[in-house]
Amino acid sequence: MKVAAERLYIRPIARVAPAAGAGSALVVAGRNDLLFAAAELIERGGAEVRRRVVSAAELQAGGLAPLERLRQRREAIAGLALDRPLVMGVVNVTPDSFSDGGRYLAPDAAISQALRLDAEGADILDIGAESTRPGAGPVDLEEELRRVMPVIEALAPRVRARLSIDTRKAEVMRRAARAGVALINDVSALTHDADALQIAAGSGLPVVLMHAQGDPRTMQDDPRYEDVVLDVYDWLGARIEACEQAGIPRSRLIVDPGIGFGKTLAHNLALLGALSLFHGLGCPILLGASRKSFIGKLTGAGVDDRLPGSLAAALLAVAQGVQILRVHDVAVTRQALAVWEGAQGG
Ligand code: HH2
Repeated sequence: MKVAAERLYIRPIARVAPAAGAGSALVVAGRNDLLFAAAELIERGGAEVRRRVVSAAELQAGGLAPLERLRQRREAIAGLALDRPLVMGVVNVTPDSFSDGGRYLAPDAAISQALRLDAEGADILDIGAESTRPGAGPVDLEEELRRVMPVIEALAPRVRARLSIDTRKAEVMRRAARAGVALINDVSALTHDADALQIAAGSGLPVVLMHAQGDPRTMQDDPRYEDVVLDVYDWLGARIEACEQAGIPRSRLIVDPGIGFGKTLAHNLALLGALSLFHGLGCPILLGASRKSFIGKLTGAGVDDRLPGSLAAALLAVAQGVQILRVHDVAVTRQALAVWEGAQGG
């Protein structure tokens, strides 16, 4: 296969059920249930982007380098196998989060909410004490620790789910790791705090690298991209390299396109439609679309009425092989997944 472009991207398309002609299908992320009959081959050279659809058979005969990462099996994250979608429940210990601000600011309220999500079947509980909603201001270190640490310390011995710390601060990562969290989730992909790369590397924990353009305070002002999907892919690729150089192997990294973080409605929709492309980075993919404002912009639904849109985004994501869903509503997401997976298997 002739490919002359500076950069090459492969977006698996046309997912097929395991029984149907699996022989020539493209196996993604080492999962025998994640098979695609074709791919969109995207070549980018300077400002020019060329796209064409090729069959899985043609693609695999071409021996293209990026295929290797796309096909490789993903290692378990925090002891959780990635052969079926995982659900990460959101616990915001904040006064101002966009969907539930103030509801769980008191430690007892946050702890009960986390226990509820644990009982509903969350695989991971993501505990955060700094809102990163558009327009949010920063929270100082002492305040963030004061909010989040009692919640983590109370939950660590009590929950079945793994705990994740949602923070941009190295010191919060360090203290949370000591208190027993199993995962670091940084919406700045370890760029916000100069010590974060080193602390995350030293912790030995897996890390979610999320893409964001700009800071929460200003990120929605006028976000621009040349090609949002490819720009986010390249940016995440560069962050993976920075992590590898700092001593965090790719097998410990999870990538996230960062829905709503410096993106217009059109940007968010383009990313949601192209999630399977991100398998090419060789890491599990996480998606946080739950209750976000793009659903409101599309439908007019207020923040408390966005569950249907959130479920649609979740199913769209798992259909493209996304391994981890970050959601506010664990039980209903689990129900939607059970139906989807049941039919898929059947
Ligand atoms: N979204 C939010 C916060 N953290 N982390 C990842 N990896 N991906 C996301 O999409 C993501 C995230 C924003 O949602 P929420 O925590 O509900 O709101 P707030 O930031 O206002 O607390």
